[in-house]
This record gives sequence, C-alpha cells and structure tokens, in this order.
Amino acid sequence: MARSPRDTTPTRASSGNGGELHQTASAPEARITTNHGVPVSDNQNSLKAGGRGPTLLEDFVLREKIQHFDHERIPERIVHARGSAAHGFFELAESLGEFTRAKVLTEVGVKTEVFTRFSTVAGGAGSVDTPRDVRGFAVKFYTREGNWDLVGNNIPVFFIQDAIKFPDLIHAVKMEADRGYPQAASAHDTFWDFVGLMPESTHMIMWAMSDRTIPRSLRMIEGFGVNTFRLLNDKDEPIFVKFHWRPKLGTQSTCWDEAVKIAGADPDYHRRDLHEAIAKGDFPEWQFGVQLLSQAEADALPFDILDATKVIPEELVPIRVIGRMVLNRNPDNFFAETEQAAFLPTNMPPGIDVSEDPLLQGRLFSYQDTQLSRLGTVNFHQIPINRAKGCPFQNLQRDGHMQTQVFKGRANYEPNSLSEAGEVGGPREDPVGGFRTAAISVADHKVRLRADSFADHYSHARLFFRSQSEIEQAHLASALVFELSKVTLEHVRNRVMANLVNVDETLAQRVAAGLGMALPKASKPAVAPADMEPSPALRIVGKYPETLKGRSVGILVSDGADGAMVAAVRAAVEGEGGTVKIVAPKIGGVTLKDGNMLKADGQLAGSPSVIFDAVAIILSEAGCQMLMKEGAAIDFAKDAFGHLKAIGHSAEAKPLLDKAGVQADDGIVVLGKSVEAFLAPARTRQWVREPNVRMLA
Ligand code: HDD
Repeated sequence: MARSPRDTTPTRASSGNGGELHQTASAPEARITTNHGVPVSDNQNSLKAGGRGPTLLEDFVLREKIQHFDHERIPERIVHARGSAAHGFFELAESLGEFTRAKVLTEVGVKTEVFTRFSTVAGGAGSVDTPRDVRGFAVKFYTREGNWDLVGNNIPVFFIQDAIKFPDLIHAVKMEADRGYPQAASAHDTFWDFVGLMPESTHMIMWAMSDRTIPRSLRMIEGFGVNTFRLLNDKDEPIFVKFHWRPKLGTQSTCWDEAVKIAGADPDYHRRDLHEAIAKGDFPEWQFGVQLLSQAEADALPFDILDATKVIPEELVPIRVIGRMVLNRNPDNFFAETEQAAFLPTNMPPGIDVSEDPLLQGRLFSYQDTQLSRLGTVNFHQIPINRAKGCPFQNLQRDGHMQTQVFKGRANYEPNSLSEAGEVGGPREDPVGGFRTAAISVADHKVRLRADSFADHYSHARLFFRSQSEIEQAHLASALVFELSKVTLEHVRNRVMANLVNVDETLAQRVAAGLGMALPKASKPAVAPADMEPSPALRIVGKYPETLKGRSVGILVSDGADGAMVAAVRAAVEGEGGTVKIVAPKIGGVTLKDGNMLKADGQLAGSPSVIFDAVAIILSEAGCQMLMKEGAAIDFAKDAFGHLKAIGHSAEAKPLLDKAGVQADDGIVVLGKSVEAFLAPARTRQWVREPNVRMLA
C-alpha cells in the first residue's frame, strides 16, 4: 500500500518490495530482532520526523544495525591474509608410540577433526589467489589432548634463520611503504634488496622461484612443518621430527603466463576450486609423513637441523607415511571460521615439543600475540573455530574482553581447599598426563650471535637447483629473470646476481643473459658451498599421477556442434573423476546439430581456457567461421596451446586452431568416433611443447 510522503503514522512490518503492509505476527524464531532480542517491526525504513523529514537519533534499530556494520571488518593477518579453508579429519594408520605419547600420533584408526587453512603470504585479504608466492598450510587438529596446530608452508625451508628478521622480511616483500604497491608480488626493489643483503635467503629463493609457488590448486600442494620439532615418548626421551603433507593428486603447478591470466579471469581460482571440489564430494586428501632422527643422526648431517633454511633430503632420512588428512566439509561462514581461525605453533599436545630453532622460538611468541590485535581479546580461544573440541578445557584464567564462559563458585585460584568444605575446587595440574618439555641442556653464555653451523648459505640452494629436471631449471631461471627485470635499482640486481653465482654459475649465466647484463663476480660466501648428492625427490615434474581426477576440461561449443561428440568427451572425463564445463558464445547455450539445446556453464568471454586443465573445441563449420572473428575464441585455443594443454577438436574447428597458431603435436587431437586419444594428453601437461611456444632462460 502506497503511503503519502507526509503520512506520519507509524509503519507496521512492511516488505521490501514497495512497502506493502502485512500485519500478521511472525513466529519468534522467524523474526528479526535487535542484538538484544527486541523484535524489529520494520527493516526497510529508518525512523524519521515525517516521511521526508530528518532521521531521529532515537532510532536505536538503525543505529545498532549501522554501528555493527561499521565494525564488521577486523584487522587482516599481517601475513597470510588471503586464505581459504575447510574442515576434515586426520586418520592415523601407523602408531609412533615408540617415539611419542601424543594420542593423535599413537591411536591408529582414530579420526581426529581438523580445520585447515591455506593462504598466500604477501597479498592482502582481498588479493588474488595466483601470485607467485609461498602458500601457507596450517592445520588445526582438535585432538583429545588439546589443539595441535601445525602451521606450515608448501615449501620446507624459510627465508631467514632468526625470528628477529621476520618483520624486516615481511616489510620488504609487502607493497612498498611510500607508494602502496605492488600488491601480492615479490617482483620489486625492496624484496630483492633484502634478499641480496641476506644470503641466507638464497635456498628459499630457489624454491620460491620454482613452479611450486604457482600451484594449480590448493589440493595439489605439499605441506611442511618447516621447523624441526621434537617428539617425546613415555619416558620423555626426545627425537627430532619434520612433518610432511603430500597431496594425493600430486604436486602440480600452472605456467607463469597462465597464473597471471587466471588472476584476471578468476581472482578466486583456488578458493573456488577447493570449495567446488568439496561441495561435489571430490574430497582433497594428503598423506601425512614424518622424518625422524636422533640427536646422533642429526649431529652426523653436514648441516644444522635447527637452521630452517636447510632441507633434510628424503634420500638421507626417509619420510615415513603414517596417516592421512581428508578435507570433506566447507566452512558454513567464511568470517566466523576461516577469518577468525587462530593458529598457534604453541598449540601442541603432550608428546610433541619444540626445538631450539631460533625461527621457531620467535614464532612461539608471535602468533599468540598477533591474535590480540586481530581478534581483540585474550579470550579468542573461546571463538567456536578455535575452541578445543576433542577435550574439555579448563583453568583458572578469568574475565577479560568477550568472556563467554560463566564460571561458577569461588575457585579462581590454586591451590585451594574449597572442596574440603563441599565447594567446587576447580581443576588441578596433571604431572603424568600433562604437557612436559624436553629436558634439554642449554647452559651457555648469553649472546646475540648466529652459530657457525648456520653459516653455509649456498650448498642447499645448489642442491635444490641441481636436483631439478631440465624443465624446472628453465622455469626457475625464467622466474628469476622476470622478478629481477622488475627491480629498478641496478646495484640490487647486481648483488643478487653475485650471490647467484655461488649457487650455480650456469644458472647465473642464464639469468644474466635473460636480463641482458654482464655477469658480476661471485660474492664472497661465509662458507664455500659444498656439493651434495642431488635429491630427485625435490622435483615435481614427472612425479604427479597422470589422471583426470581433480582436473577440469572446458568444452567450447557453437550452434550446430556435434552433441554426440560433446557427450562422449563428457562421459569419458567424468568417468575418470574429472569435471566438464560447457563454454558457449552465449550463456543461454547452443542448439546442437540434432536440434537439442545444450546449456552453457560459462560464457566464452568469462571462461577463458586458463581456468581449465585441457580443452575440447567442438564447433560446426558455420560456428567456426563465426568464432574466427571472436578474439576470445582465438585466445581460448591460443592460450590452451601456449599453456601446454591438450586440445581435442572437431574437424570443423581446425581453421580456428590454425588462426590461433596451434601447431600439431601429440596433445592436439582430432575428435572422431572415439575420444580415447584425447584422454592421455588431457591427464597431464605437454611439457615437450614448451620450447615451441616460449623462450625460456
Ligand atoms: Fe608465520 C601466520 C607459516 C614464520 C609470524 N605463518 C602464518 C600462517 C602460516 C605461517 C601458514 C597463517 C596461519 C593462518 O592460516 O591463520 N610462518 C609460517 C612458517 C614460518 C613462519 C611456515 C617459518 C617456518 N611467522 C614466522 C615467523 C614469525 C611469524 C618467524 C614471527 C616471528 N605468522 C606470523 C604471524 C601470523 C603468521 C604474524 C600472522 C597471522 C597469524 O600469525 O595468526 O604471527
């Protein structure tokens, strides 16, 4: 019912579409209330002095709603701000009972709930998913003995050796302080300035410039605890441990040009991929493994395992796979869960302990502390996502902002004898089942220095580079050329290059040639690099399983396309666990040769081939003629070819492929009666094509 602008009678509940009055009362469970439970009669209009008059300060409904909205955002994480997460479980297959008393690592077959958050490091919360960057891999295990947070990355080493350099590292990599750019990118002066001056970062730089930092999917990244930890058994005997996650789908990456284009095509590429896979029941899974080594074994290694810039090659200390993690439930609410999740390396159940790694030691302070500014209260552990779920949590800490627990009785101190008077006395320490620290001897002088055993900055960088396949070496060299070409300060570039010579002279030469600069003399290393036995386990190309499982195939169709061919591709891909998306010039779809309609999942301009792992281009002759005038169709084929993807096509689509510069190779398949020949190349990337499509360093 329309109201006169001058009508000042109070409004009853009115719908949003035109102010129609309905005067039936809502059930209490269905009605909007204020935050304090007062039912709201009108959620469309603020309280005014007359229909056209000023809004009244008295309107507490309006004020409360706007005020809450004004404060909806909390400070984003200073690092790892951009993240995506999922719920799932960890299941132990082999007990480590000999080495630890942590139930989560000894109770075979028990499923422990987990919440896992993946992230980029440098970009803000609203940045894109596919920059060249390390990925965070943080797992919260809700164990029966308290939460265990394994806060790792997809790379097993780190940029710095001592936590005191962390703020400098992060300041250097984030957008530059005066200009506020670049966002989510390491290709700029300040980052490489820091790197050049901190040779200890060189090993991590090798990993960061490898394809691991442009992952295809969060379901296809490895995870590492990075720091060395300890396990303690029933007798409190310690053993060193490194933690590993290995994706069931293998470690897979994009091409750099592809990652850049995905950033425009779908900034949420990884978040969407994770969410959609879980929603359709295609649950991502990782093996969980440990490397265990005694003090004597650690002492025998030619490097210090307390130095987080060093990797323990699997060939030296094998990874023992002892369990798996499956992520099988999307969060219900991004803010409440993914954003408010607080991971703390200090969260460890009895039987797991830290080492003296000086990077880890600093982390033990930082994470608890940062939650106070991010989540605003010492009671952040009471937020549902952070709450210990596998067991009760109780102590005598009280009050504080946002306290949600209502404690009863007087026992907020200990020792107390209140139970002797029949009152509740509260919880007590448990010397047997409680957390105990490894009784490590640490008597020494107080000093600020770096141990000599941390001084070798190049042997592991060299090991990494020399262990890579030819393709991966070329990608790494090209990534360095790209990054350093964005450095505007010549002396910065020179210093990095001088360090690179110590890693491998051929690598440095390739990068220098790619930059068009003379190769500087090697910088003077603190310790001359030593050659280690190459570790093929550090490669990723050629190691992932060739399967359509987890992969997505885009089929570009036109009016008049052969529906039987589309159906055959779909059946074959879906039959092997892959996903098919139909792409058409119009979102309404196309009319197939047999007159049937085929709905599109995506419109061509918004669904470029970069978002698929392989493509089929099934066009009619007329459809092909039409699409040869469409830049997006030409790019569809051109990019799929350039990004080393399989292209299956109808014979009629050939002119489009020719126009896009697609040349015949094993990955270009004419789809006939059978689509079989398309499947093998669609299961992987056509690495052999790469030299034909781009110049690598
Ligand atoms: Fe860190 C967040 C991983 C060193 C200080 N870190 C954070 C996250 C991950 C890592 C995955 C995101 C957790 C989430 O999803 O909420 N950080 C690492 C790894 C490191 C590392 C693998 C090296 C072994 N970090 C490191 C150091 C410091 C920090 C040396 C400080 C001394 N990290 C933080 C932080 C963050 C964080 C500032 C930001 C948000 C948060 O903690 O909760 O405290």
